[in-house]
Amino acid sequence: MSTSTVLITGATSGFGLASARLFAEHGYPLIITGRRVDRLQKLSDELSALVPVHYVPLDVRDAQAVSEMVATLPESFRNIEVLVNNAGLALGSGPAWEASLEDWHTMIDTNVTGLVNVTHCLLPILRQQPKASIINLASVASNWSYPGSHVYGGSKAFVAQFSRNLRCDLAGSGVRVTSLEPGMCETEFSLVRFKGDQEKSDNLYKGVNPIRPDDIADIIFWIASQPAHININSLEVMPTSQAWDNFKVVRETD
Ligand code: NDP
Ligand code: 8X3
Repeated sequence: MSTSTVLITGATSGFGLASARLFAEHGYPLIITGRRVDRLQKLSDELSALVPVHYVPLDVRDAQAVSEMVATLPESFRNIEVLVNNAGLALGSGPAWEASLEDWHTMIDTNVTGLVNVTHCLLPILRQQPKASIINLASVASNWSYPGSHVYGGSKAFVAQFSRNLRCDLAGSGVRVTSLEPGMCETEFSLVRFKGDQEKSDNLYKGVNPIRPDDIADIIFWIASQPAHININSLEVMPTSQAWDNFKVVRETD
């Protein structure tokens, strides 16, 4: 069993859940967080058979709660070597002028402010480690524009650039930083984006053979397992069935 702990935000579903299981299989003590307590409890019960698990109900938007979570960590979980900044969401997929301002704020508060809250609190701990990793969940939407991405893509562009800038400050400290940028992966992501419309979510993935949460967990584990002298700066991954499309041109005759 490893003596170094892995902290995962948003471990109640999707990438976070799959990563928690994979790190546990490899013997890493875990701190798992998310808002849905019942799911955290269930996952903790499942994984405690393999490794020590500390679960903390946490909304990453609440800077005070994040700070308290870190300040009150049991001594045996303070040795955090891997931070998976995964909690995040998209809300809505229509054009910008139809989006709700509340949804925009929620995405910024979660994907930008929440990730910054957690990172800021964890940096002093991570910097004490001989080798550590911050793995930030950005997106293909960080790099490429598409209709309906507006604030979601903007928030993920922040994550990618923040990751690169952190790298500059942390170079030589032993703390590696990665911007992981997946494309279409079937999780609860689209169910959340489409406000609970399961049919719309299912249709999006129909016939696509999308990325699976376990695929992303494998990549996260691989990034964290690199030797100390290697930093994976960014990694963009799509299902084979997904690719870029042409620029949009609106003609006067349209
Ligand atoms: P899921 O919806 O399956 O999981 C999202 C996780 O984030 C849940 O565990 C949820 O937990 C947590 N979360 C959301 N809001 C908060 C909050 N305010 N505080 C704490 N936790 C929160 O989606 P994915 O696993 O697909 O998404 C994980 C990350 O990957 C996200 O950042 C997403 O933007 C990104 N991503 C997803 C892609 C995809 O196609 N699926 C592609 C590229 C990037 P809870 O609700 O219990 O709080
Ligand atoms: C999620 C992937 O393509 O829906 O970040 O923006 S996409």
